[in-house]
Amino acid sequence: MISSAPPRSTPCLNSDSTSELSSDSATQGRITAAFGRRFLVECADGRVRDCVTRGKRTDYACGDQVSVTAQNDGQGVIDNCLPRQTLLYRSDRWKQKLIAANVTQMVTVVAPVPSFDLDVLDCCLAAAEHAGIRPLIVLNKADLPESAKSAVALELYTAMGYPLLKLIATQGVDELRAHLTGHRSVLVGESGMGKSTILNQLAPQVRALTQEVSASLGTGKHTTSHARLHHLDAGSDIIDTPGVQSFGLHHLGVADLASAFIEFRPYIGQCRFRDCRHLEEPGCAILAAHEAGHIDTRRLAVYRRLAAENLRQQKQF
Ligand SMILES: Nc1nc2c(ncn2[C@@H]2O[C@H](COP(=O)(O)OP(=O)(O)OP(=O)(O)O)[C@@H](O)[C@H]2O)c(=O)[nH]1
Ligand SMILES: [Mg+2]
Ligand SMILES: [Zn+2]
Repeated sequence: MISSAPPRSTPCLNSDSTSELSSDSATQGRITAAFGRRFLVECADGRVRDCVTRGKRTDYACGDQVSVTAQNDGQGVIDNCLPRQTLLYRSDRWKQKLIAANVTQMVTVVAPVPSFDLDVLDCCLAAAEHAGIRPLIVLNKADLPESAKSAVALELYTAMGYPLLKLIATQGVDELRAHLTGHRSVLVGESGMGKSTILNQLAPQVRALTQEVSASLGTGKHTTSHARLHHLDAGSDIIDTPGVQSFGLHHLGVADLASAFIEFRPYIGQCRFRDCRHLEEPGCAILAAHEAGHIDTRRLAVYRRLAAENLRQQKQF
């Protein structure tokens, strides 16, 4: 399925003229695709409706459970959102970008070619930690010789306790499939890492557009343009998302940010000052742990950059 916004008149996927509703009716459903102000909602009757929102609301995400006024033409209006178990999102100074709702697992895909940025991985992991979503790191393209170097860089994360799976998505994803059972997972990562290739291996009927194809069509660097949810089996879903260049965490205050870096946790509460921001305060237990070699220098630098951005923003507003 090609991830471009369908025309407004897209018919419902399970169209059955004999079961047309005679008038608008209230129902519930799950958002399976998010196209800005339009959403595909898989409703309780199994029909996928092409929905708009009330009041031009856009703060819904793929995976959200919503109340819908269903119309008899395969379309509908989303009335509101049911309480979310989780919400994965990123934010910069100006806006928030909802990525996926009600997911239990975030699969961050990295690959040696094109190269990936460890700082982006750190931000993805911190967002998942903050949202209470279980993280899994996938090192894809393990067939490429450059992957040995990537594997060494990722040892830091396995030492922290993060599960890591090496994959050659073009050859098979059986090992990953086992990790997805019983979860609603979201694939995140930079562009070109192989997220949609993984999806196609998991669910070949989806036929998501991948970079080889998009390159030949000249559609540019990012291949997947919208988040889409697919069912793997009765109890497991997967959401493919567009590649990210950065993963802003402006929504995390300094205290939340520090506890989202899991290796900081044993030291939180042990600093001299109760409101320590772990930047350069005397008696900081986290800085001391870094000095003692228990916290990685680059990870600490990522934390300090994010914390400083957050504090600057607070001063401005
Ligand atoms: N060598 C090798 N290439 C792979 C592997 N998995 C995916 N690729 C290639 O990597 C390229 C990018 O794959 P996509 O699946 O489009 O990447 P994506 O992460 O979905 O990218 P965006 O949609 O832009 O975020 C394609 O040319 C794939 O064929 C792998 O295991 N090994
Ligand atoms: Mg893709
Ligand atoms: Zn401190």
